[in-house]
Formats: sequence, C-alpha cells, structure tokens
Amino acid sequence: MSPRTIALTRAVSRCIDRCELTHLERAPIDLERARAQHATYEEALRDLGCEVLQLPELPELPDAVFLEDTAVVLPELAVLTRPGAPSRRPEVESTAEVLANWRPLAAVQPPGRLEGGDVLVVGRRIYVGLSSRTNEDGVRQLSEALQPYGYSVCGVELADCLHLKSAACAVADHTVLANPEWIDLAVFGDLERIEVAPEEPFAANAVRIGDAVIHPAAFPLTRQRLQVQGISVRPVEADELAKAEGGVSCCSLLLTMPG
Ligand code: CIR
Repeated sequence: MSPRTIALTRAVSRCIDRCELTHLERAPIDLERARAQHATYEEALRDLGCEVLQLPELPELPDAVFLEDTAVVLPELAVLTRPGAPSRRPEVESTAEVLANWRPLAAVQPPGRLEGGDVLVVGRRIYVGLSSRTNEDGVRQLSEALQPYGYSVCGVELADCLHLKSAACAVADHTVLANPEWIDLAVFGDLERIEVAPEEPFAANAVRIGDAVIHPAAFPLTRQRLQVQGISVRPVEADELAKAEGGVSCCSLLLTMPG
C-alpha cells in the first residue's frame, strides 16, 4: 500500500501579477483562471491518493502559491530555505508554522541561499541546482543538515532555466525526466533518463505520486515518452501559473507520513 501522503498547497495570491520573473516576459495573469487550474491540480493530487491541505492565501506575497521553494521536506526532517529572491523570504515563516506540526525543523542561514525548486531528491541522493536563487553556501548548509540521515548532497550547474526542477524531476525510483539543453545528464550517473521532446523545453517539471506523475497537459509529446516507459501520467492544465514561471512541482510540498 502507498504511504499516507499529505500535500500542502497554498491559495493563489490576488497579487500574483507582481510575481518574480527571470526568463519570461511579463504577461497578464487571469487570477480566476489561475485559481481554477490550481483547484484542478489539487483534485489531481487527491485522485492520486494525497490528503490535500490548502494553506490560506498570503495576499501581500505574489509568489506564495509556489510553496515548494520555501522548504525541503524529507521523512526525517524539514529544512526551511532562504530564498534567493528577497521578495520571497517572508513566505518561509508561514510554511514553518505548518511543518512544525509534522517534522523537526532546520533552517538555512545567511549568507546561504536556497530554493526548494532547486532540490531534487532521488532516494538518498540529493541534487541541488546552482541557479540564480541558490548558492554554494546554501548547498553546504543543506548537506550538513542532512548528512546525519545518510543523504548525499551535490551541487549541479544549470543553463538557462530558473530552477533545477525546471530541468529535471524524478518520475520513478531510478528515473529522471530531463531537458538535456539545461542540464548535463552525466550528473545523473546510473539513473535512467527520459528526455523531454525537443519541442517542449518546459516539460521536465512533474510531480511524482507513487507510480504516477502529474504533468502539464500542454506537453503531449513528452507525455507520450513517459507513457511509453510505463509511467502513468495525469495531465493538468497549468498554463496560467506557467506565466508566473511556476511549474507543477512548485505548487505543493509532499509529506509522507509513517504508518
Ligand atoms: C519565482 O520566480 O520565484 C516565481 N515566480 C516562480 C517560482 C517557481 N518555483 C518553482 O519552480 N519551484
């Protein structure tokens, strides 16, 4: 039986149109459509067996819906991040209050910078993107916090994308879905790789729940590549939050629960 999993989400902020943008031009975001797509995403999490706990909107914090960036949650503990984007740092406190119910907490301290979207966990191996949001000191602090639990943490270089998980995500125990234009696939050593379709550079971001993945409906060519490898795909419309440079993984924090 799959472990009990709580998916934390956060309501889309009314000021999402003031979000941080790094690689995209600003385009108008339809708040109602973003909220409707977010609700569909939560429905997909429920259908795949998660208990969804939606945290309240933070109306002054445009990017708060992307709560993946505020913490790294493992079975043994949660590490609160220190986002590289200063506008995002106030989001962390409210994630901390909730996570304190379920996990011991550690926290990245200055001058460390780390965003959860840069942290890819594959079993006991943890890859951390050295993006514009995460620095070497953030990687070092994460490594020190996790070393007692037997995780190995390594920093990886990225090209042209916001976070590591824009470039690569785990889609099965030993398999990553990745865009080879944005990351050198050699870093993944003996892991199986599925490459995104070249026409769909943003298609490497996915949320794995058990044997299935939530994946944006806009990427049918990559979906087919996943399905051919036996991975069950739950497509969701996610293009409105994509205008804020958010993918599907950044809209939840998953907590596996014992028993
Ligand atoms: C930002 O630039 O911080 C947000 N507009 C998007 C964050 C997306 N997060 C993620 O991919 N983990």
